[in-house]
Amino acid sequence: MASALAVQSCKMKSAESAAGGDAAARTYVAPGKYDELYNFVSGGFNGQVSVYGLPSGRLLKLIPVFSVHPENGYGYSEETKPMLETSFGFVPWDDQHHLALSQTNGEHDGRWLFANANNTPRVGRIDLKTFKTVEIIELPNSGGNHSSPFITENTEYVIAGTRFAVPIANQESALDNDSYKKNFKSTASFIGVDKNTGHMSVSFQIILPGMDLDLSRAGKGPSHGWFFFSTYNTEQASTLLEVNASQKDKDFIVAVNWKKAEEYVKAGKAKKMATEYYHNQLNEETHTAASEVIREVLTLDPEELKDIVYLIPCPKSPHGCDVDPSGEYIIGSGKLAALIPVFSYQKFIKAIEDKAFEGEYNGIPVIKYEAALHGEVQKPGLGPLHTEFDGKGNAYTSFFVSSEIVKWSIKDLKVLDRVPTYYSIGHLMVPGGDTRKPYGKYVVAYNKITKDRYLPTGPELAQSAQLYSIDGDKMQLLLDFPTIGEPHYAQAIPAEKIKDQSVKFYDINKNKHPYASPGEKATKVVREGNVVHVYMTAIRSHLTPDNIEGIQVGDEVYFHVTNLEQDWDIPHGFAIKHAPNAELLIMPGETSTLKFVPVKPGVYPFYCTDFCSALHQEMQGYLRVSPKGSNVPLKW
Ligand code: K7E
Ligand code: RUQ
Ligand code: CUA
Repeated sequence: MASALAVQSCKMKSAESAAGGDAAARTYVAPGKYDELYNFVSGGFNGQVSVYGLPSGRLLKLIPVFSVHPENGYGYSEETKPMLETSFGFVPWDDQHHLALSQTNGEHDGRWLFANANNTPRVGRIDLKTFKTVEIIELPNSGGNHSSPFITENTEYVIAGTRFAVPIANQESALDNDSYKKNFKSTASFIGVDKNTGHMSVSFQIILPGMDLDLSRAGKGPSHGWFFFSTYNTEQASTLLEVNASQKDKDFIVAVNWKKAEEYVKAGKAKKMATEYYHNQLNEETHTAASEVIREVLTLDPEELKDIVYLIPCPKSPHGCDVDPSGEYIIGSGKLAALIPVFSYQKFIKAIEDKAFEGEYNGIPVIKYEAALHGEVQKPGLGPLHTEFDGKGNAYTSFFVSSEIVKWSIKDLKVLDRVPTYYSIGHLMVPGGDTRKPYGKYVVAYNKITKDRYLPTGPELAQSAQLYSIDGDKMQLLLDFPTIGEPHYAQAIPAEKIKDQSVKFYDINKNKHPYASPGEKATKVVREGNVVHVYMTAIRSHLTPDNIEGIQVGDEVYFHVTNLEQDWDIPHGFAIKHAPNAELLIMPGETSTLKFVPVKPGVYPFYCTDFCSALHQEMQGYLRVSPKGSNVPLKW
């Protein structure tokens, strides 16, 4: 590489360690050059998804999913407000932990990205042609949608498990342990995904005992058709003080035969349950979201249908539950265990055939630990959380307590290498690490606590990700980069798989928005009682109409702004003085709507907020607001 930095790092080799200099060259992406991978990172408590380039760690975009975003009006514009509607009203915030790229034949296909909302149980879908949230589905009978979204190898289902068991159908219940055991359930939702459109619908729910589903993965290859969850409250205790939840030596991996469950649903064995949840979707022609209320869900009872769920004992409070690229090995990570158990899919199936059960738990068969066990990784580190794979037979596990990544061999369960992380790692991610064909090359640590990695910024410090190379025998730290919000899981995909499908602008002739103005001649202001529709256009470098009179205090004014540009990266913005909401950022060819209800008479300037040309400053206008009942005529 002929970059200045690379040259400098070569000179430094003698003084510094060779590793340090090499690291700089490996992450340096020269000005004007593209990164190798897109890295989609969960935003945790900021409810958004951020997009970074790897290996540079450069922040490319924030995609609002479950949080309103004033920057582009997501959740503020009339078109996007319905995306955040739920059966409990408008919920413009959430806690976003996990992401799943859509898959075909167990590989990322670059079509969609699914994201969970942990707090108000929802799953969102982002279209990777536009990097926009296009669909959000609420989940009934769920509380703490944590084990979500995880995906089957042909995107047949996105699966969402409840971490906080709750009484189904939003019933109230006393909170003592006996009431908990009786009333509280953990639900696994199987969300069907339409092959062509990506549209989601809850196909069925499996109602499990209240044992708290924490994380999960789908089987692949030979284990395709199965799905595995970790649980950490098989005591079914209503309080998780250590005396309660960790009484037992082992919790469970819950193995669900979803192919079988599907058959039962087809055979009419599922029960219809009355419920209410929202399904919000952006219409592709109008670019306007609408909510649909769904009042029924199909449920399956594993106590009744004996062969859809099996339990595998797993040492002490498992968190991560991961399946290797071959689909043969299932790794459970007991947070409080001093070992990592690795289960074998073949042995698990044989155990079912041989009825190698140690008993039943709430009517569900429990397989003997030894019967399903491939082996244990002994003394790997403290506090194992999550495991990813490089496709060369190695696994990489994050250890929260000992703050490190440990590389070990799946076949012989030997620890091969370990590197410290700074400081407390949660998830880690190998690009493609959850697929049948990981891309390998890097592992990224997403850390919880940063301390001294960056310039201090008051009591809260920047969250941190760290990039390590894994293509040699030894892992090597290459780069620190700060992240937005608290990152949990992330996914990465080679840029080649999606960069050329990016939508550059929308065809104005296909704009079916009901209030679109296809050209400046179509602009107008229409009063219907106290509702006023302003049909406005934006094109370099004017807003049409620009001066509007005849509006009265208390009118509901809707500015429907159509961006007439037909060129890449020429959005226009729209904001008006004193409007108590955000701006609009309107993509070329699109129409967006800002609602404004003036509360005082006066003159309100409005303008384009996005620098769009040398005459950007000229994109402005005035709204005259008169007292209620005034006789100033409508004029523009
Ligand atoms: Cu381990 Cu919510 Cu995936 Cu965070 S969870 S780290
Ligand atoms: S103007 S280029 Cu507000 Cu000085 Cu921005
Ligand atoms: Cu349009 Cu600035």
